Amino acid sequence: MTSFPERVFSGIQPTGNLHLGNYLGAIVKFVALQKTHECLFCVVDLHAITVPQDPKELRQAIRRIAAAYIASGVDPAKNIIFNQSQVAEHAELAWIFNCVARMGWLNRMTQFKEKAGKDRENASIGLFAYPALMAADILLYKATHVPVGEDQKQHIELARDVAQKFNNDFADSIAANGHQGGFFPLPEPLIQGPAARVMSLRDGTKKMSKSDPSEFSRINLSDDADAIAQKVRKAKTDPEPLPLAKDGLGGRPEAENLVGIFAALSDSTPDAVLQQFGGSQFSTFKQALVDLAVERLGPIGAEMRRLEADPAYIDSLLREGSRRAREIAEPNMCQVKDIVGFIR
Ligand code: AQP
Repeated sequence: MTSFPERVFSGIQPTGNLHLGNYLGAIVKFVALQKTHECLFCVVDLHAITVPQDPKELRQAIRRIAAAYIASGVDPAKNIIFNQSQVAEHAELAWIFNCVARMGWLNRMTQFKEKAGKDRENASIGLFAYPALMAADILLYKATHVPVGEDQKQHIELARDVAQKFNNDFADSIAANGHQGGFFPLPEPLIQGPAARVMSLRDGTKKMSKSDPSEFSRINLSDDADAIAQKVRKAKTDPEPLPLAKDGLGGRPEAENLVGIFAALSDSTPDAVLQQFGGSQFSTFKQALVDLAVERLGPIGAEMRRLEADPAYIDSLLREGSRRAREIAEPNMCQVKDIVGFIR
């Protein structure tokens, strides 16, 4: 297998409010990776319409994700920040991948099962085919690393399967077109960290998610200090004090979640957090968590609001980012067409 230059790709859907799970599971990693890697950070608006969206709200949500990237510290000059629908090659490659991926693979995707729920027959074809589009997003740029939360692991595995099958199915044509080894890399998920799966503040066994009907289940990046304090204070806990070490968090999902959030927000580890707070009551720990969350998230929310007040500026950044993304996408897509046997 050819070795590919390292390149990072990731994206967030412009649906609902960005929450602490999106921030700690994804955006914090983007900020770190930009120091060492060439990165593309996408607002995946084609994914958003796999469920119904109000067009006016969608436009605002696209700008909000771009604002969140920048407000969190992703540099739009150094990295490519863009929205997926401005680069038509995502949809083109996704179609080819729809013809590479197998029904059986997609049938196993747990996110589809969760999102479609009981009304599977009424789910959009886009929702079912979502992982093939996600594979296209990543592989269009031959990205080698994909920073995501744990919930996306299965989709990255599918992207690897798609890349592998394309490389095998078209091996002769890939060679005939002058490419050594496989055409696509097998992308690696970057998941590690204490907040790979941030859980709901109301139920430590459920993922924190944009679509949870309870506002108290999540901290939004746009929350002000009062809202953050209220949500942390109301967060579900158990009656025991915090344990002295990580082992003592077993069977205590809410405690484990809050300790993990504290660790991630303070760039520390759960063990280090418990060295400081082991034996404390939740009231003491929650106050410290409020202070930390407000200190860390407050400036991001304020900067997001400032950026969102200037939509023309964000739109121009997205246009420029999309132009830069197309510079990579177009030649790769031309090569894919040659390999598949299309005339262009
Ligand atoms: N709870 C979470 N903990 C850690 N990481 C998370 N991510 C999402 N929730 C958590 C990560 O955030 C990135 C962007 O997610 P997305 O918006 O593209 O998709 P999503 O997983 O559908 O987000 P939600 O909040 O869970 O939305 P709904 O409620 O619609 O299902 C990804 O890297 C994801 O792993």
